[in-house]
Amino acid sequence: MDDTIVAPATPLGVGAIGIVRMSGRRAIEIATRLFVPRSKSGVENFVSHRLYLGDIRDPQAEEMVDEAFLVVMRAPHSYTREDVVEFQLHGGPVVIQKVLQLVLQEGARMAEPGEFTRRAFVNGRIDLSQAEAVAEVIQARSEKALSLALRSLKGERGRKIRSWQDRLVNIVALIQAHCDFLDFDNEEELPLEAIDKELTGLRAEIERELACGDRHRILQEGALVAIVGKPNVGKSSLFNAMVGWERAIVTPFSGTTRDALEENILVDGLLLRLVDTAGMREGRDPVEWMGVQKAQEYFEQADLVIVVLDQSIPLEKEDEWLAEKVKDKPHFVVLNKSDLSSRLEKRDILQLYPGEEILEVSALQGEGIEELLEQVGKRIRAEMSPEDQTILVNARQREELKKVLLSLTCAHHSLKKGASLDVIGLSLEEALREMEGILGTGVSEKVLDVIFSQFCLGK
Ligand SMILES: Nc1nc2c(ncn2[C@@H]2O[C@H](COP(=O)(O)OP(=O)(O)OP(=O)(O)O)[C@@H](O)[C@H]2O)c(=O)[nH]1
Ligand SMILES: [Mg+2]
Repeated sequence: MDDTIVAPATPLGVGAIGIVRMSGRRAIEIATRLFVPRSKSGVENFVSHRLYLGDIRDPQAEEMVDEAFLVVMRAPHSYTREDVVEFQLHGGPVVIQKVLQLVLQEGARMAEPGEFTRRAFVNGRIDLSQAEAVAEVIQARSEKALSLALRSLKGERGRKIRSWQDRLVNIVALIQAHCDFLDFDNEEELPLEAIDKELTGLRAEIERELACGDRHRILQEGALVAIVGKPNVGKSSLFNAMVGWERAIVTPFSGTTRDALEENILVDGLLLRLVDTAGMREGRDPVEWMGVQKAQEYFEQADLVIVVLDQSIPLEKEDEWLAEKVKDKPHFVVLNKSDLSSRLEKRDILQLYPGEEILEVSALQGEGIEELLEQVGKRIRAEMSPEDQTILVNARQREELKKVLLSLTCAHHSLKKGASLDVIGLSLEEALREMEGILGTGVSEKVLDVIFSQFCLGK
């Protein structure tokens, strides 16, 4: 923490501007040695947060390296709460590398990925949930994911967790006070009913949060939507129509698709990972069999399954098997090849998929695809709907929250069974400690290393 760190803050490619950023005690001193301002005032007198034009010079070779803007952000009013200096260079990789090299020569050290944000966290500017939100904002691949990440960045997750923490602290304090006074023959009863009510409420809120399941993953990484069906029903054709280009091979032969193919598409601000799979049937050769296995895996993992039927051929035994298989998964039934004359009775399909709305499409002619995409988007959105009341914790926070719930449940059961207050107090304190872990208090360096290593360099 004592050293001064440096990193490129923009990608090391060609662009209009390339930013090199420094943070630490010596940042301003190093900048003074490298930057010759146009203005009369020296870097050490620069007004914080104001851009100054000048030349960057190599002090040893005494030659100019770039014409650049420089901004000083003085502690504590900076991203890291330390002195921060940013060079705004011409965005060429050679310029950026050269300036980096000069700053390193002057005694700074190359930053680790996420180290700037780590300093912001360690210096108390943001809590851990906000630090994680920074990475989520950068990695957001859909508008929905971005808006969730921004809410967390503004501290929404932290506030909710702190409010739970406060409620828990109050209960622990009540119990402790009572324990302390027991020796003095305190007549006053512990408000057991009130504690019971509060614990019930807290547990319900946390359970609701955990019930949101994989929503965070769905928003951040995209919902996994798998196209499945018998061979040759037009799965790959449908996949191509949905992604908007000829991504998958289509042939009149059964068993064309072997490997699963994945493409990201955006539907109504949501990211979908659309997967085309091999037609499900008894494998005729080992490669096809492996493809079917892979299709199975995607089927299991999918958040939503699109079952494709070919309406130009009558139903077969496999259709029953497939219908039985998808019954318990969120799914859509799509009748493909609507341009051909029908050999399927609607009645029979409804017997296999009772009460379902069945979409007719022609993947070949592109008919019904818009509507299918719209319906898929709606469906995923519906699964996400209660997000307004919930903070949508990420995978790490979710694991911590599960532990909190376990300790709370333990305390609550002990309370109901009339266990001693010490025992209840211990479980509650455990819950409190775990809750703190979500915001980063008392989190080990190792855990922090893992979290921040997922950041990009310079952030
Ligand atoms: N008439 C018509 N033909 C279609 C339609 N969709 C697909 N086909 C044809 O059906 C055949 C199989 O299409 P694919 O998309 O390869 O089918 P698949 O389900 O991916 O097949 P496998 O990968 O072998 O399981 C091809 O000849 C397509 O041109 C459609 O909507 N109408
Ligand atoms: Mg195919």
